[in-house]
Amino acid sequence: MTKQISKRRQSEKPKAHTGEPTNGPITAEELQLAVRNHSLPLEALRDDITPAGLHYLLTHFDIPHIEADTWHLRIGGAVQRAVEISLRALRRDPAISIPVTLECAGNGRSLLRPRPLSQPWRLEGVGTAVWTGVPLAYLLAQAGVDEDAVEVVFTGADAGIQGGVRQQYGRSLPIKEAMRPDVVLAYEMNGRELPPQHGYPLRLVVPGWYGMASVKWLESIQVVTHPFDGFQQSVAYRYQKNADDDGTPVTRIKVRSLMIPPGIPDFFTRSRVLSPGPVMLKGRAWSGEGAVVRVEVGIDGKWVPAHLGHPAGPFAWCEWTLPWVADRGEHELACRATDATGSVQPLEQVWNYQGLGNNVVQRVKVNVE
Ligand SMILES: Nc1nc2c(c(=O)[nH]1)N[C@H]1C(S)=C(S)[C@@H](COP(=O)(O)O)O[C@H]1N2
Ligand SMILES: [Mo]
Repeated sequence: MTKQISKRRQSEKPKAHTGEPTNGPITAEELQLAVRNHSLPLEALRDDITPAGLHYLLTHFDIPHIEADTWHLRIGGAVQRAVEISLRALRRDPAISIPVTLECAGNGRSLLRPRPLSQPWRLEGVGTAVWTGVPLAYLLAQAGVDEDAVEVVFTGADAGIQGGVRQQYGRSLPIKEAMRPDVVLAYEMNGRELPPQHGYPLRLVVPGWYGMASVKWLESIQVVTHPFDGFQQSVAYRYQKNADDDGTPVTRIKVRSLMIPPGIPDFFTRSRVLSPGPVMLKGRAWSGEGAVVRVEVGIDGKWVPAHLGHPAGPFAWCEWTLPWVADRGEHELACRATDATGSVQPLEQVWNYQGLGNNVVQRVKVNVE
C-alpha cells in the first residue's frame, strides 16, 4: 500500500523533486529520465489521433509486468459491496470509446529558468488517443458508494521511491469527478489492447485533467471518507512557490497550442530551413477547461487569427491552419490559443517550484532561403 505521509515537521517534509532548481546544464539524471520518457515528435501533430508509438510517455518508476489472466481489479472501501473483477468480466460490461488529449503536467518544464530538476520536457509531452473501456461511474454505481464518501483512490501496480517515500503510484479524484460519465477504465488504446508502457491491462483515463490523474496499471480502486494524502497527491503535482509552500493541487489542463515546425530541420540543432513561397502553417490546440475558441499565429510579432477545425470529441485537440507566404530571411513564428473560459496562453510563464502547468507560447525560428 501507499505509505501515507503523516504530519511531520516542515524540515522533514518530503519534496517532489530531488535537488534545487538550476540554471546549469542538463544533468545525467535528467537525461536518464528523458530517454525513458519520450515526447510527441511535433510532426505527429498532423494526426487527429496519435499512433500509440508516437504518443508521449511518462512513467515514474518501472513498467510492471502484469499477467492479465490472473490480474484482478479490486473495488472497495466506503462501498456497499466490495468487488473483484477479472479483465474478461470487465470486457463484458458496457463500454465507451473516447478520444482524449493527455498532457503531462510537467510539459514545458525545461524551458523555465531556473529549471526544476525532474523529467526535462520541452513542449511535446502530449498526445491524443482513443481510449476504450468501462465508465468508472458504472462500476462505482454497482459497488454502491457510501454517503460519507469524499474521494476515490486509484493505485497502480508500479512501486518506487520518490522524495524518500516508498510508494505505489496512487492518485485520487473527488467523487464528483469520478462520477463523470466520460471518466473511463480503459483496456484499449486506439482499438488495441493497451501497450505495456501505457498501462496494460487496465488504466484510468480522466479527460480534461493533466496526465498524472490517469493512473496506469490499475490494481485497486478505494472509495474513501477522508481526502487522500499519498505522495503524488499531497507532495507532487502542486503549484508551489518554493519547497516549503503547501501549494495548490494541479487538476485540469491549461489552454495550449503547438505548431508543426515548417520546412526541414537541421539534424543537430533542429533549426528550420524553408523555401520562399506559400506554406500552410498547421498545428493543434486544446484545453481541459473548455473548448478552444481562438488560435492566433504570430509572424514576426504580428498576431493573425488561424482557421480552427473540429475536434474528434470534447476532450480532443482541434486542428488549426494558417496560410503564409514566406519571404527570404529569418522569421519567428508563434501560436497562442484561447479557450471558452477566456484563458489565453501567456507570452511569459509565471515560474513555480515543480515546473508544472507551463503553457507558454511556442516560438519557432525559421530561415527562409
Ligand atoms: N501507475 C502509474 N500511472 C501513471 C504514471 C505512473 O508513473 N504510474 N504516470 C502518470 C503521469 S505523470 C502521466 S503524464 C501519465 C502518462 O500517460 P502515458 O504514459 O500513457 O502517456 O500517466 C500517469 N499515470
Ligand atoms: Mo505527468
